[in-house]
Amino acid sequence: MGGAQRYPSRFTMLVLRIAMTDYRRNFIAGGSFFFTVNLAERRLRLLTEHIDELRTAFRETRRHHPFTTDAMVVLPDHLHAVWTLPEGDADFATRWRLIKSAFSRGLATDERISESRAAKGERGIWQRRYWEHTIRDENDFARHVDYIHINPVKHRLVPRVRDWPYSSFHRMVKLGIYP
Ligand code: NI
Repeated sequence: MGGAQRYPSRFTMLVLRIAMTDYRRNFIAGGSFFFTVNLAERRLRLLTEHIDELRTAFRETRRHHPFTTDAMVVLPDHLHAVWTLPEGDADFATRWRLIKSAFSRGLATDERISESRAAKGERGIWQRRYWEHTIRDENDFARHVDYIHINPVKHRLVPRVRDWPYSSFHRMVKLGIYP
């Protein structure tokens, strides 16, 4: 009793899962991916402090290299996303490279840059590596979309999913995908 509810209840999860049934038909075999992308320095809050620059970086990249963001959450120092790429195109690496460099360009150059990066003229905003997972089926798709929306609660940033502003959860509520 008392205190904020930290995690969605089993019932809430069940309701979300049922509501996802239609949405997850977006899933395309071999064309949908889950990503986790981190800042180099996890203590910084660059992503939420510069959310407009991040949105611009996505928009610019998508203009020449289209993709659909099925779900996304931006945390202060990392982000999670599910993308679907056009058929026959699995080049998410180019897209992330462009998004990362466009975002970094918009920021002041006061971050720590390693010698190896400096030698290549690289910035030190993002971790070079990111986690990528090819979505296997509709259940896997729904599971990762749920994971994305619950993430701010999991990281204890907010007590409820709907309290975190930088989340595709709100778009899905508007679309009637979530109750
Ligand atoms: Ni996370």
